[in-house]
Amino acid sequence: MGTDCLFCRIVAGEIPATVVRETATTLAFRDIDPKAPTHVLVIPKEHYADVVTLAEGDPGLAGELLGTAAVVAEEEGLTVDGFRLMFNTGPYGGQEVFHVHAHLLGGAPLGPMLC
Ligand code: DGP
Repeated sequence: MGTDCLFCRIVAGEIPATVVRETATTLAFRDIDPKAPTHVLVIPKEHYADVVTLAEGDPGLAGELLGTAAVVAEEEGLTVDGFRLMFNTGPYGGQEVFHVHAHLLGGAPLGPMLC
C-alpha cells in the first residue's frame, strides 16, 4: 500500500511509534490515544485493509497476529485479570485506519464499549 497508509508508514519507520514487539511479519505499538491503561495496536506488516481481507487472504498471518497479541498481553501483565482484543471493521465498526489492527486493551476493568 505504501505512502497512503498510516500504518504502512509506521512499519517503514517513516512515522515514529512506541513499538513493544516486532516479529518478521507483525508489529505491536502503543496507541497514540489510549482508551485504557494498556492500549496496544497489533498489525501485520503486510497491508490488508481489515480483518476479513486478512483472514481470507492469509489465514496463517492472521494467526501470527493473534500470537503476537497473546505474547504482548503476557508481557504487559494482562493475562491474570484479563483483557480485550478487538478489530473495528468498516464504517459501522468505527474503523478509522484501513490497515487491519487488533486493539489490545487492559490494565483496568473495561466497560462494554471502548473504541
Ligand atoms: P480504529 O478506529 O479501529 O481504526 O483505530 C485506529 C487507532 O489508531 C486509534 O485508536 C488511534 C490510533 N492511531 C491513529 N493514528 C496513530 C498514529 O499515528 N500512531 C499511533 N501509535 N496510533 C495511531
